[in-house]
Amino acid sequence: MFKKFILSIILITPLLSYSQEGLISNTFNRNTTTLNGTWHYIVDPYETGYYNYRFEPYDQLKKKNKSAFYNNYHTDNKLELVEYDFDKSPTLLVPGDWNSQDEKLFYYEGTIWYKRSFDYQLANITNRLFLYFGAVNYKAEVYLNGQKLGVHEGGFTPFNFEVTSIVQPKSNYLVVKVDNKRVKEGIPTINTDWWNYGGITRDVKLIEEPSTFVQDYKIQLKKGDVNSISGYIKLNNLTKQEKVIISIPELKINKTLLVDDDKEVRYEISSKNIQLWSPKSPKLYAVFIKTDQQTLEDKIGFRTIQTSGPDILLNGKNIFLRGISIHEENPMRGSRAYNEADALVLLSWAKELGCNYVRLAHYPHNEYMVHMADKMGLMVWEEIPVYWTVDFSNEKTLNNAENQLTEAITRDKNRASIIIWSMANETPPSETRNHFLIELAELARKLDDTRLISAALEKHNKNGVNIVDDEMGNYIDIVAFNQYTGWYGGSLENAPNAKWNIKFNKPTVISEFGGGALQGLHGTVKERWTEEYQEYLYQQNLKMIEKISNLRGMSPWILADFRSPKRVLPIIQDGWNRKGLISNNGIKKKAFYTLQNFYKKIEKEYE
Ligand code: GCB
Repeated sequence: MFKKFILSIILITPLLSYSQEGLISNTFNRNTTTLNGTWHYIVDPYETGYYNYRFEPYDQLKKKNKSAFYNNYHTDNKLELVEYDFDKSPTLLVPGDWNSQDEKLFYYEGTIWYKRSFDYQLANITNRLFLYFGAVNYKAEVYLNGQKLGVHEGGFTPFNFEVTSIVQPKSNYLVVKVDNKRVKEGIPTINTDWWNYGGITRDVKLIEEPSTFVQDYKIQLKKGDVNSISGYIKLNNLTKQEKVIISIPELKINKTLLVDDDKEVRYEISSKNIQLWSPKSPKLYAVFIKTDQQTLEDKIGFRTIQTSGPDILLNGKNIFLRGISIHEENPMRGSRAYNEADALVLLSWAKELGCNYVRLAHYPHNEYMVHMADKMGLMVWEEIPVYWTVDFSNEKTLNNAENQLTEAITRDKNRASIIIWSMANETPPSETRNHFLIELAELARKLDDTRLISAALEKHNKNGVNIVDDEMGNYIDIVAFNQYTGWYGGSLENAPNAKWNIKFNKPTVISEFGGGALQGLHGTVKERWTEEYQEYLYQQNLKMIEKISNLRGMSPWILADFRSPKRVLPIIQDGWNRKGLISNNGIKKKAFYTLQNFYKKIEKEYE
């Protein structure tokens, strides 16, 4: 009987494909219950739990179905054929990628079903409950007590579903189908130079909220104005006029807003003497957003970021971005980074290198990273995985990229550390590509007009001159490009004399340069893969790019060695991209110190 009931619900539940409309921000400071821990899993390469033998998805069948892993099969009928058992299946840790948790799953790309049970009693009968995922790579289909909550695509951004009417006090049965198969029309597409870690890779939690609650808000300095805080408040399920107070005790701010619209309600607060956030002094203020029913706390820094001709101005002052690129991987564990301790390891290395800036490549990293950057005083470039050759002519692919961008900005727009939203990396120029990226840039500006927009472009060479003339340079604030002189071609000896023709009078940032070295391998500067070669490559590249007149920053490739299935050279690579300044054992290579010295020099020049 119970089973029939569940099935009929499935048939009338619309399948949601995107959930950003209701995305809840600042989940760190809400009333939450973690669902991290051990989850049972079933590896399902043929997607047997999803399709019947006619290859029809069970959850879209008109007729009663026979078997699907997401159903809560507590059947009394002993004759029923049931060919799976979650509770007798092994477990994986959540958060965490599956590749590093079981040798058999190291190269696995496909479907794995996750399951866990939980009890939950709402503190108050009128409260509401949401199920929140920090990220699932790549596609998640979520079922609670046999009911499909929805689908989410994109492996690096959060999503949530309301479960108030489905949750029970005891034995809730939560099942997630996770599929990390690479697909041509995905964001990213099939081809990337990083490990396609699968699984529920970030925190999972239940969020309990009052019936009307603060879903999202923006509290930042108004563009270019150090005396004015502005933004919006968004309440969920507004049934009557509500009073919202934004309070920043240290600044003696207590602003009351009367909200009678559940769209975003905008406000502006003027305040003198705001102590500005900067890498030297990463001041964060305690901010409270209060309604009759709740008080939400955040720690927010205030700063302005602008460009003027070739200059980048932080709080009106000319700066140079002393950066490094970082993948979201703990190299010493050889797995996705997912917690505060991992963020501390990665960003402390960046600090030690002398950075005031990091490029979080090539997708939005977990939220601990940007909070840590706020606290440590590191400016951040955040990017979405529009990487290389995504399917630019596909409208659905564009929607997917827009959705990932929206989720990233929704989550992180109150982080002072983030100064740049980047739309793409090394995408091949064409009309179709331009249309795709311009749409994204416009969306980013619409969602957040206080930050700079960029994309990592490429250079090309004509008659010995390096040219940067990508049409996208007209639409972005920071002209960033990757270049690999001395690694993928170009002579290192002549590098310092290279000629440049960069067509835009905007700040130029070298978003990548670098070369590989196996830590501990020594030789001459002419021997590839030695630490000496990498050191020389850094020396010569730095001499070269220093001469670019509009150069205002760089993020060499990359902080630490990272896993990539494309890197198959035995003994040297063994599945690792070796361009790290730090090895996967956490040991610094010679080039680390070359860059560190260069940054010391630059820091003095910009003081
Ligand atoms: C690039 C890509 C980066 C690669 C790097 C490399 O240009 O942006 O994702 O990992 O080159 O090592 O080749």
